[in-house]
Amino acid sequence: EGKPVEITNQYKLLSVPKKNHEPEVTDSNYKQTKLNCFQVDPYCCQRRTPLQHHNKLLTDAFEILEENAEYIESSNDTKGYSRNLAYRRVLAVLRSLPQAVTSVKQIKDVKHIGGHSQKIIQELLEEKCCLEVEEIKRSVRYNKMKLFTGVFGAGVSTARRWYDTGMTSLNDVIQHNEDRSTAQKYGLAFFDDLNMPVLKAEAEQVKSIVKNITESILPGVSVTVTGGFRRGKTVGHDIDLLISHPKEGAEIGLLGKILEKLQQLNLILYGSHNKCTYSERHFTEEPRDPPTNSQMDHFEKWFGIIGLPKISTEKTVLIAENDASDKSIKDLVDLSKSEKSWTAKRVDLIIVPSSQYFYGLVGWTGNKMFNRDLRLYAQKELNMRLSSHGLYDLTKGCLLTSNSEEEVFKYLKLPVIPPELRNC
Ligand code: DCT
Ligand code: MG
Repeated sequence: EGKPVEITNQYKLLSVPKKNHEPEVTDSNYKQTKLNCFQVDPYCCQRRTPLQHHNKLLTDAFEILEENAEYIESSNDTKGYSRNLAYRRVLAVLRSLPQAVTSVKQIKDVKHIGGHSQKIIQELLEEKCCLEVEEIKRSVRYNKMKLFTGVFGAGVSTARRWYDTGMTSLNDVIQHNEDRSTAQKYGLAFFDDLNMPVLKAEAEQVKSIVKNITESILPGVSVTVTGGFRRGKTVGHDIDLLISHPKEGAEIGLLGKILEKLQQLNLILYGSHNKCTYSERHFTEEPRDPPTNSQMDHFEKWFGIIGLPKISTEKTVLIAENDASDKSIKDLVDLSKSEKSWTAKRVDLIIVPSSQYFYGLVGWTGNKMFNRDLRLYAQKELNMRLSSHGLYDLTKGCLLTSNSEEEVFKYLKLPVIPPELRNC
């Protein structure tokens, strides 16, 4: 994670919850206030970061640099330093600033914006574009990696392998006879559908389908749309649904029944059901292992693709023959191109036990950078271990159970940042 960040008194003062985002301006403190606008707290979980911010010219460019760094970096050659992470930190700072940067001087001493990033900002402010960024946008490698990482089931290392093997189009990949996971086959065949932005209305439509099914199995269940939509985004790449029940333990075995029902309704195209073990599910009662810092949680979950009827209807629509799992990629491509009354959508269903609900909610709301800093901050500043399952105080040796999202922030001694301001 690089060097630990020292919290100075000045930062501590800035971390006190503010009623109003902008400080009060009087004539005498005007100049100082102007400069303070560009003063930031070190961790993005301490800052308010809206979706619509003031520095889009800069962030558009840094998004390309960040993406490209991810494509280039391999997980074992960075030796602790990651350019991708450095750019993500620059992005998080720029998105949180309450004003547009108009001169590089304003951000000279701003945390996380290093020399190279300052040069890029200066160039962008003066020229409205940046040579390095323009070159990346034109590069074959960047464009092919962007295309290949857009395939569901293919991460950066798969995309790199395809690129290094000389494949240049999705057709090349489809025709190449290398082993591919079932997820990748579906990702390739339904590439167009899955790369159409998911609309908020579609997320709500899937939520209500899942809610109706689940309620009929287990009354009193809650289904919540999380991820980007909960942070106020109007489009996304998938639909993240958190499923829970107020009675701890009632959720056990629920997901299997939900999937069975979805299958009967012919709504499932592809899915992978990750069951969790008893000890993972019950760690809050037997806290032998404090929650780890690992990105992936241990909730029982399903990652899949559903065929969402284009017109909202409660009636079932025949999507594909039930047993789609051993179809050839050619059959799948034909199916994806056929005249159909549905579109393929990525859906994640996550089962969260009631006692872990608010930690799961924070984790699955994100964004990714917010989570990363929240966990880092908890560890470095409070000696606490945070995950989507809970918060463990390593000093006191106890788990802190939470009954609201606000309480999670209170334990962490942070101002309550609402979901719409977690777009770091
Ligand atoms: N998450 C995380 N770390 C990851 C992946 C996800 O902390 N490596 C959390 C943060 C957001 C949430 O899970 C849902 O993940 P995504 O659906 O990938 O992100 P999103 O913010 O919902 O973005 P999108 O709108 O593209 O779906
Ligand atoms: Mg999402």
